[in-house]
Amino acid sequence: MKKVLVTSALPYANGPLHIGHIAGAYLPADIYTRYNRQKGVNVIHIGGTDEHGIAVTIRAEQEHVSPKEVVDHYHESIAEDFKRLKIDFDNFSRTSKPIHKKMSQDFFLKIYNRGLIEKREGEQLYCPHCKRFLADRYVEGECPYCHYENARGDQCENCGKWLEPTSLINPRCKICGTTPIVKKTSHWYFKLDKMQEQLEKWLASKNTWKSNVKSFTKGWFNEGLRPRAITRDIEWGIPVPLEEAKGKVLYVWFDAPIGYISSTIEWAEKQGKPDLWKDYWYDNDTKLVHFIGKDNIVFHAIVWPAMLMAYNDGIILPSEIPANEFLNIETKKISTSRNWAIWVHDFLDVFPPDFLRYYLAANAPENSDMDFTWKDFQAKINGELADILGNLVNRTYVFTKKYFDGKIPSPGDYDEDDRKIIKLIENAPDSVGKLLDNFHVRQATFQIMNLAREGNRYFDYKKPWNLIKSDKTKCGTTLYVLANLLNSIAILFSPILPDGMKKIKEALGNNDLHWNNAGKLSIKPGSEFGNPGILYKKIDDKTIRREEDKLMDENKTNETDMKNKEKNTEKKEYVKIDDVLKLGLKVAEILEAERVENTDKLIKMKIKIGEEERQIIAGIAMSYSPDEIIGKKIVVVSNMKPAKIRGIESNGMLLAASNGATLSLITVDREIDSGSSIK
Ligand code: B3M
Ligand code: ZN
Repeated sequence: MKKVLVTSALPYANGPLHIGHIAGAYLPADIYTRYNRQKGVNVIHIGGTDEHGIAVTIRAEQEHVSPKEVVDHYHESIAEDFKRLKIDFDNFSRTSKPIHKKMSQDFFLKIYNRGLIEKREGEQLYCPHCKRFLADRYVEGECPYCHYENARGDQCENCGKWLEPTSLINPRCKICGTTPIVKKTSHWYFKLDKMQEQLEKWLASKNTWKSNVKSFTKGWFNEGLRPRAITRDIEWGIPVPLEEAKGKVLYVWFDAPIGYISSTIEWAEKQGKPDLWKDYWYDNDTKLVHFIGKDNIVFHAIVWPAMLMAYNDGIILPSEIPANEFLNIETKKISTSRNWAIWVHDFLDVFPPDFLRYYLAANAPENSDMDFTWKDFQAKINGELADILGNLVNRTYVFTKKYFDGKIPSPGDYDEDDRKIIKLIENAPDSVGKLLDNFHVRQATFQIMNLAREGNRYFDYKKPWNLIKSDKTKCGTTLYVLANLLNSIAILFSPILPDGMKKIKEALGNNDLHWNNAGKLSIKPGSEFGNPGILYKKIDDKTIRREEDKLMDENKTNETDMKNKEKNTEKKEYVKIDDVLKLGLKVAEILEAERVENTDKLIKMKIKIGEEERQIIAGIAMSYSPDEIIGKKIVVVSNMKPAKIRGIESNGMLLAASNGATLSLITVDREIDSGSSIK
């Protein structure tokens, strides 16, 4: 039988997990692994934390600790989150381990020796203020493709493109905001262009892959793959194993996917069978499945397979790359920097793991971005987990207890209704299995819940409370069929809802989870139906309101925090007189002023700076009426890039003091001509 090697993207050990991570890669990977295991397939789930790269060093700088402290801390916290959420790994490693360093350097050298990595002199951005090269996330700017304002140097979060920092429009140093200069430095480039033909041929055979992956790669091929720098001028990372590359480290996306292999090696060693990993990685019969979020597509569908092809030592290529879209929260994109996120550990402090697993399975962002809202979460848990599934379990148990002393009754002859349910049971493992084989977790969840829906309908229609009086055998048949339906549901839902389903299985006194047995009537007459207790407790409105408030509050606090942080850095960082002069601060006289229609805050002004007249827009209408400012002499930044505010051009910015509540325009305190400069 085929072996299945499941991996899920290695999360950066630079922060805790949020529910978007879970929806994107980890829950689908865990469900797929559990499902395969229940089918009796030889499957392992391999993971670990990604501990290199600028994601980590930036965090360390922000927290004033070493990168090592950052990764040590977050590796633990991430592993703990997974454990609590019942996302199981056969091995959860770290890319800072020696075995990973060894493998990564070996990859580099083999590819280098085959002539597919070469040294080139290239241009890199350099921050004259921080005095360093701005690798990857150290630089931000406008994406040259989709024009998103805050694209990172190596990748645009908005359109997913893998960027070269030098292609950013208006780049700025992430740390100090300075416009970087371009400097020459040597790096080692992976000749991706040489791999294009082989890659294209290979990908052409992947007909069943998801369209997001296919269309993404097609776009790349159309543009033509180019050599890419895979080394960096930073200290944190895996040293490039060449004498002449002293001081340089491997680009994090070069070493990270190798982590899948090094984690498997570690796993094999822990089993006491150090070669066992080869049974997976070198066997063409292994199905290698990489679960990722859509922002990782280019690295898994192009760069990583190209690396494996270039490494060329018989390691298998990915069989499937089920990439999920994003999960938004209350219609807004998750943003960790703005704290617009729901953290897994916070969530699990309030709700059981099955709740999150159910909601994210039922709303899996498989084909498009999906939205998490607290209200919808409450509605799904209460309306489906509790009212449909929980209720079916409860009423079947209660009636069996009451009428048959808690023993599963013997069935009599089946009528058409009974047969209909039995047919559903028989077909379920196959039809749900097909969905899971093809990564359609959402539909699978819906189908399994539908079995419970059908069960309730059957219950209502059969009315065991009447049958017990008119036909006890028929009543027994109904409860027997229902107990078997529950058993089937418990097996099928186990990959998604491991905790709740365990309770059902325990109550039914049957711990067999083999997938195919979900199609059988294996709950025997006479066996005990124990008390399953309340399977899923409903969520009350108060709890949901608290969560909604928390999300809003934390988001707000975080925004103030960021502002304070900015304020602090303002104090610490010195500017030179040239920086002040750059602003072109001038005295301006307000000639005309009027409110901008349909806005609360905006006033449109005509101002005079010396001989020049200009229009500016300012958000001061909460503190000033247009009439009272006409004639005032204020201070404006005259070198501001013209911008459109609500579609109206604003050519300059006025200065005002603010304490959050009151605004006060900066004016001049003695008569002086407009146009006078301020220094
Ligand atoms: N750490 C990016 C991410 O967490 C990266 C994945 C690596 S997978 C080899 O989105
Ligand atoms: Zn973009």
